[in-house]
Amino acid sequence: PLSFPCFYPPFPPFFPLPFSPFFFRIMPLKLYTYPNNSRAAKGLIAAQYAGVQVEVASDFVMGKTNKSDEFLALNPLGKVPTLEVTDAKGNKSGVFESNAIARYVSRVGKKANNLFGATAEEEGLINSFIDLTVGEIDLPAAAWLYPIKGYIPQNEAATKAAKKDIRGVLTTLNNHLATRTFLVGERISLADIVVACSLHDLYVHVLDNGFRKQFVHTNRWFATLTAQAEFRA
Ligand SMILES: N[C@@H](CCC(=O)N[C@@H](CS)C(=O)NCC(=O)O)C(=O)O
Repeated sequence: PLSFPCFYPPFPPFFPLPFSPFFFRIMPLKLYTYPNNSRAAKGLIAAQYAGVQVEVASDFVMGKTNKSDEFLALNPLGKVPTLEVTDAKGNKSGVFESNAIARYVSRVGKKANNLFGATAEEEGLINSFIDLTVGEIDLPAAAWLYPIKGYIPQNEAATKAAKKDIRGVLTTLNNHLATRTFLVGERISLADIVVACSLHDLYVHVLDNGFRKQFVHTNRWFATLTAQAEFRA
């Protein structure tokens, strides 16, 4: 009788073996970021929900690694987060912009559909919320937080305008969440992950009790999400 190993085809295998990286057709994913980056968290949290393994580059040095020729080949902007992806032939390329990384991770995941909703309409709405973060949250958040972190000089007028914009988007989200547990549909989606990550640094650094008390529904939604194991991992 044939011994056990002889049931396997000769290498290279004709079909993916369970221990081969080709088995799930998901090649290794390596995320370049500095620690505790809320933009990187979008992809890392999506990976938890989607069942995707993402390795965080352990030797990353901000300002050095991201300016190397090797890194610029992955992301010509030289910014993080950047996700190194490897295709089935072993070619490496970069996915950059945190929302694009979160979408990529969700798409290659085994449970991809869950994060993009159940229907085309839900997916459209999920993408609407993801896209609104760029101009409606990230931009004023940077104007408010960057002077505090010392990245740019203080500018009173810009900070005032940023606070007004953040109050505006929190009002919109609060009204939307008054009758909903999650932003879209009945379960967590990529919209919740991306919007919560965009709001994260604001909640941690500047949204004091006085500011946030008018946004009870947004606060409840944010607390629900950030208590989930996938967010805490
Ligand atoms: N819109 C981008 C922003 C990326 C970004 O600005 N990253 C900063 C760190 S949070 C960076 O890498 N800056 C380095 C540089 O500008 O040289 C995203 O969401 O990924």
